[in-house]
Amino acid sequence: MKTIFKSLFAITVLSLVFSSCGNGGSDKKSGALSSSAAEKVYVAPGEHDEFYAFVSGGFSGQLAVYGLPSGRLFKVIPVFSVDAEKAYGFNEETKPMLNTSHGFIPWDDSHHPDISQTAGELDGRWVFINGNNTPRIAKIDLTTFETTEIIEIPNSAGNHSSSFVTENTEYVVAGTRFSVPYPQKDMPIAEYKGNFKGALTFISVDPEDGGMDIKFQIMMPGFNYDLSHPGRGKSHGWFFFTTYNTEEANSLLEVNASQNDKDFIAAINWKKIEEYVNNGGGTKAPTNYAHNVYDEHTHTATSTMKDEILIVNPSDVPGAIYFLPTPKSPHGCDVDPSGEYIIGSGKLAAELTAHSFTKMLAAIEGEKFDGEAYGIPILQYEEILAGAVKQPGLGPLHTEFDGKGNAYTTFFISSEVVKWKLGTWEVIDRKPTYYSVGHLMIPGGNSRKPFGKYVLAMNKITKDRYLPTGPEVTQSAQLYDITGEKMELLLDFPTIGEPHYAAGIPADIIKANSKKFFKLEENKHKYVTKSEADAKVVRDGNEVHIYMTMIRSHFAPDNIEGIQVGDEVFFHVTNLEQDYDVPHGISMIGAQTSELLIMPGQTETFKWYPKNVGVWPFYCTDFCSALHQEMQGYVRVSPK
Ligand code: CUK
Ligand code: CUA
Repeated sequence: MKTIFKSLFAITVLSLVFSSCGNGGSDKKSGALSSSAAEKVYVAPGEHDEFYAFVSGGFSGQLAVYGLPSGRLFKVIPVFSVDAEKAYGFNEETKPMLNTSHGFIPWDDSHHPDISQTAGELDGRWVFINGNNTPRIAKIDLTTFETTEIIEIPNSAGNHSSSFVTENTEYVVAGTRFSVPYPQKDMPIAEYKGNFKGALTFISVDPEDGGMDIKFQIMMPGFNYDLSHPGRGKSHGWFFFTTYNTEEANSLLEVNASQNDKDFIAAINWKKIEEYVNNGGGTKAPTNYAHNVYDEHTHTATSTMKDEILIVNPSDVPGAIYFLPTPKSPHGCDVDPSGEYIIGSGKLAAELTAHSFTKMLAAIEGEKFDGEAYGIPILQYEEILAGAVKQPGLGPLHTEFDGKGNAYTTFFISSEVVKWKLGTWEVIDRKPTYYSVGHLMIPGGNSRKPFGKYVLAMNKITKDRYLPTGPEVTQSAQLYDITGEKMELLLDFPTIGEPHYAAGIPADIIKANSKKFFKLEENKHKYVTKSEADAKVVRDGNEVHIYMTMIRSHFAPDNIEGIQVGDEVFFHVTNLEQDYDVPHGISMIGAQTSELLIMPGQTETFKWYPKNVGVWPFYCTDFCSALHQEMQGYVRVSPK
């Protein structure tokens, strides 16, 4: 996004940018905060925050958990990137989570978390998030706050318009920023137009256990599919995707890709396509994608490679897909709580466009078409337009809703959040952001029931807002009170990675179900050791399996002999504690991996390749009791 906008700066709004955006750094407008701002974000020691905010970690590949209104960071959940602190991607149990058709991938770029819904309201069971680079969707279980499933999206590239859920979490949906040859093949890039395809993927979610499965993939024309949102309420059953580069330029220098006065929002009647597929429609096609599942009882992930996918072409299901003309390279595409308004934010447009779902259906019924693109009818713009917010700001990106008839839109170029009224389209208030805001988030603000108390703005540029830390400065978010007519800036707080989007939810919906520890009797790990009496060392050729336990404040066994240079040594370590917040860690000198941090009742494994004879120590890495420094042991390594 930064790159695109840097070019836009240059060609369209150079003078305006510098007068309105405040990116210069010397012009620090902290604003006069009211004295009550501090009170509004102050959560007294020992008190809990009112909301959880799950904020994407951007190029860290992770998902961070903050409390609102305090902005305190509680946890960084490893999702797409290895994490040495938690041994994610380092221990034997979680390595399969990062398996893909390209092999083990230790990193990704995560953008859009979305919380599962029931009847259009947040239910707090799972949060989904996309991996942008090597297309994947992950699911995090909100009882354990751990990543429990990752599914790769084949035929996609730049998995950006993801991962948004339908109002009963029937599907989590993935779009594709890049169109690519389908199937992939060696061909001249200049022959893009008419030959590349954009895959939109509908992943079903099992209502009981949340299991994900790719139900079908729609092979769309070769545009860029940027953001998406489900219909809700009256528009439940539809999904909306913004497109840009409908010119199908293979090089996106502005001259090529911003010629069309309007691009499209693609409206997809997924219920109709689901019905077609359930009746045997679609074509099975060969492919390769990984499906990785972490099992809470074996505490182990397995990776399965799938080799087939169900493809649906738009022409297979007439009447299921329409294009809604939307000015100038729309980025965000947001549906209001009633499901009536579909807001398209044309990045280069002078106004915000609101389409009417009711008018859209009438236009379809009355065949008010303005031609077609690749056989997909284009609806007449005037027939579907509900209204427009005129001259609201520069560079509109994303909109959320407060459930009281107001919408809040971010403007990247003019660095502000603008509050406006649904239906009258009048601007009510605008507040600057510091600086260059991307997404914003109101807890529940993309559901039927928003909790319209705060809006969180996630900024792309930080500049002078914090103490300098060399050339790289912190990423940041800002919290505004939106309970009054005017918004009030309350708080800046630093975030990890680049915060793209976030999902917020009242803490009470999640808190009661949060797991305290794993029950030892339910531990079905292949190498679990349930009591110290069962601790042992088992040799099998040059493989050695150590069945180890840990409890305050010792390991069993703690003196291990009979290991030889050249062995492959597996430490299978079970934490025997059955209490809240008593993890133990283990680390081994010279081990070619991270520490393990093992929760009560859990088993984890690391591998060690002893290279030198001697007596080598290991110890607990998490200060666990007064005798933490006594929690240690030795391994004796003898010559082969
Ligand atoms: S976003 Cu991913 S480039 Cu507007 Cu959802 Cu920042
Ligand atoms: Cu166990 Cu420190």
